[in-house]
Amino acid sequence: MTLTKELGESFERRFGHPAEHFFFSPGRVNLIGEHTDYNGGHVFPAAISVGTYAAVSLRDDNEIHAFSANFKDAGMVSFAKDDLKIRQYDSWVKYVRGVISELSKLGHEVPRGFNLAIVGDMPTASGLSSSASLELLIGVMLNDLFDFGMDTLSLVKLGQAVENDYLGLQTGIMDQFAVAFGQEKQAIFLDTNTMDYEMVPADFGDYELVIMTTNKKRELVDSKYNERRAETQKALEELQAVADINSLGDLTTEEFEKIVDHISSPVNQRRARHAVAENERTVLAKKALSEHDMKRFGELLTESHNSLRDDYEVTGIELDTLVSAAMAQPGVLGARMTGAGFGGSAIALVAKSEADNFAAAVGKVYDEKIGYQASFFVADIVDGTHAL
Ligand code: GAF
Repeated sequence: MTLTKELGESFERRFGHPAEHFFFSPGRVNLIGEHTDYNGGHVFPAAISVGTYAAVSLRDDNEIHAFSANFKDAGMVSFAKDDLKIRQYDSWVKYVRGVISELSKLGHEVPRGFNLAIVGDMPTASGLSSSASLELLIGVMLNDLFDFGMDTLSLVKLGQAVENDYLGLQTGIMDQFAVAFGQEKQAIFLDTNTMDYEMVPADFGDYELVIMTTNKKRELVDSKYNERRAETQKALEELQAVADINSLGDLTTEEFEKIVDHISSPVNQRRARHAVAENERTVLAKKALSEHDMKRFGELLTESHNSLRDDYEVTGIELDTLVSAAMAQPGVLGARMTGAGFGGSAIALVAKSEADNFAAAVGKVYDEKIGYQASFFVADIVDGTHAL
């Protein structure tokens, strides 16, 4: 049975009538360009086939009744549509309240209540943007149901506002952009400085992109993320005293190295070095993928991981173990963490001819060293959030 059918059936069991509309919102994987989106750099993500599904029907009153098959303990949550304060016990429902709250700031008032059922097939804490997936799912759904007339970029910014303003996480725009603008079999090369973007066929030739999930419990990611953002911001401010730049993404590595001593903290020098070099690598990786130069593309992935490990310090033993075990396998051209880091997932570019043994071999090394199992899968690259 498909997930949509299962969702439809559980909706009907819970609410006593069939759902009227269904929506799907993908997760995302970032090929390269990590921690560059809040530093004025490039990113290169794609929307993936694992994501979040919604079934919904309108109500005649002002109540929202919602449940998620992934958060069974939270049960059915019911609240008035203008009761938008975050609650400690809110779990996933905070995203529903957050989207409605941010919509209301834009003058889009949700006119009536609805019944909502959600299910997702993304591994938990996988760092594949379950939050952005859910934000866009709810945003696109409400925009469709109530004809708010918002375009895709406004919906992307709405999702980011839920993170930045409602939840207080200083995330960039990559995740929401990838989830909303995704296209089947395409990666999105986005300049976060100008918001210009270009679709590039995600064609890896004789290789496939394997997603490796650490299954590490999510902890400290949010505070560490905000800390990294503050560190690069401080570095930028010090460089702006000697260079006419708006963001670290305005500098080449060569230009950066000439003025790096103006950053007072050695730690912040390394953080900024990553942001500048990663931006350059992303431009090079887009060129390599466009030219089907898989060897070069793979090398850049690995260089990215090393920089995130040594200069940005967002990897950790779980991601480093997956990447080094992957690199030791035959037919692997490159590997790196993807997303915010500190756990979550990594990716590897693996020859199709070697793919069968890959997961078992890397999984064994991981299990022996870390003490629990990693998960491995190959996801299709799909369209962004849409009605079904
Ligand atoms: C998280 C954030 F949400 C993104 O905006 C991005 O900064 C990413 O970490 C790191 O590249 O997914």
